[in-house]
Amino acid sequence: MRSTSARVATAIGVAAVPLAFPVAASAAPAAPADTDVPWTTYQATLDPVTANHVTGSGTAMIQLSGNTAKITVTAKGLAGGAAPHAMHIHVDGNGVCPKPSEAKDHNGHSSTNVADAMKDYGMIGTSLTTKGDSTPKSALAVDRFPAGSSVNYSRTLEVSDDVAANLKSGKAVLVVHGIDYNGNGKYDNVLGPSELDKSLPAEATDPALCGPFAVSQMTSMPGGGADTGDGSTQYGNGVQTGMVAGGSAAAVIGLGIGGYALRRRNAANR
Ligand SMILES: [Cu+2]
Repeated sequence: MRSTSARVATAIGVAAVPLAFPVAASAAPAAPADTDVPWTTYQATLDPVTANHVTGSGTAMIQLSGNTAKITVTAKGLAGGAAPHAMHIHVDGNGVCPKPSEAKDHNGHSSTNVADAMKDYGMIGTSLTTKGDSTPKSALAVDRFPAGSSVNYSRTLEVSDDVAANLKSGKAVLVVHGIDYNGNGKYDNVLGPSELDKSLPAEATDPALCGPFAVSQMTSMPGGGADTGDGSTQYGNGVQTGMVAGGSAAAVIGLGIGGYALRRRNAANR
């Protein structure tokens, strides 16, 4: 199971490279933030990509000091069950979300895939994984993303200089992926294969929720104290939105199973 998941993640990451992220965007994480660097809070309202038959919603917050980012994401109304939801901070695009009018035909159905929206929200800058690597290399590490209809995610990560700059310039966009276009309760091939990885259904990678980050009026750290630890620190109390810490063991286990089943089902379909 462990080795299968790792192999799947690696294969997916490699497959996604040409489209999703040039080498320049995947700079190594910078040194821990200087505690003298003030914290700036960015917030995003996550709206559904309606062309993809999504009706969910959510919010995201990033508190940034230097390259240290305390990130929280809450969402509801997503494709449920064990469906994993890849989440990223996208950068270097126009800092906007795809409009319904930008939908294209995919397998006979009007929808928006990642490539369709690339000019809008750009490429992957940070992968909001529940553990381990958070660079673009983990773009589709399906066993390390939240799963199910709702998301309660929080994690402190080191982001690249590029991601930090995009947050400051208003070009960073949070995207939650994974849709159930035909409402049958699972990721299937109704929209054909994913353009990022032919072994995954497009439903598994198409954008579901999207929101550009903007500076929040709330610029001080609630509760003070900057965690500049190893990038795996969980925190959940005292944040404005009252989120609980995410990345629970149950969620991670569910993801592993979901991702594995997803992969096997599609391998069998080829
Ligand atoms: Cu993404």
